[in-house]
Amino acid sequence: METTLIILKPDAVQRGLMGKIITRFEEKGLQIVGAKLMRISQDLAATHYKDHQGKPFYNGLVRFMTSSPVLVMAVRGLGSIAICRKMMGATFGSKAEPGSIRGDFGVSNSFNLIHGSDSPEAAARELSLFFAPGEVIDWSRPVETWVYDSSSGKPE
Ligand code: IDP
Ligand code: MG
Repeated sequence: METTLIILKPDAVQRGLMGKIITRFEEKGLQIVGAKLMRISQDLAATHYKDHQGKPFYNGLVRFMTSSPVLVMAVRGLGSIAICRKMMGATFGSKAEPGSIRGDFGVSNSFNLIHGSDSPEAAARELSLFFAPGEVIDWSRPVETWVYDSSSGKPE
C-alpha cells in the first residue's frame, strides 16, 4: 500500500469544496489515514516548494499557500500516488480535463485547489513535513475486501 500527501489549498477551503473533494477520494476506494486543518508557515511553504524556488510563480505560490488554512491529508491505497495525481488533473485549472478535480472545480492556473505528491520519494518527504509521528493512523476497513480483489493472496 502506498500513502500520498494531499493538500486542499486555501481556495478549496475558502470555497467550501473540502467535502466534495474528500468524497471523491473516499468514493474511489482510497483510505484517509491522516487529516488536519492547519495554517502553513512561511518556512514550511518554502521547504515544501523548495524545488520551485527561483521560478517566476514562486513568491506568489508561497503567499497563496500561507494566506489561509489548508486541509492536509494522508491518502492510502494501491498506487495512490499516481491515482491521486490523475484525479487532480493537469496543473492549470484552465487546461485540466473535465472529470478531474482541477478540471471540474477551477479555472485558475495558480489557485488550483489541490496538491498531491508526484513520486514515492516526494510522498515520503512531504508526509514527514506535514505529519508528526503518530498523526498518520493505520486503521483497518472491513470494506477493504470489496475494494480490492484479494483472491490471489494479494490485493489487486
Ligand atoms: P503540480 O501542483 O501540478 O505538481 P507544479 O508544477 O509542481 O504543479 O507547481 C506547483 C504549484 O505552483 C502549482 O500547483 C500551482 O499552484 C503553482 N504554479 C505552477 N506553475 C505555475 C504558473 O506557471 N503560474 C502560476 N502558478 C503556477
Ligand atoms: Mg508538483
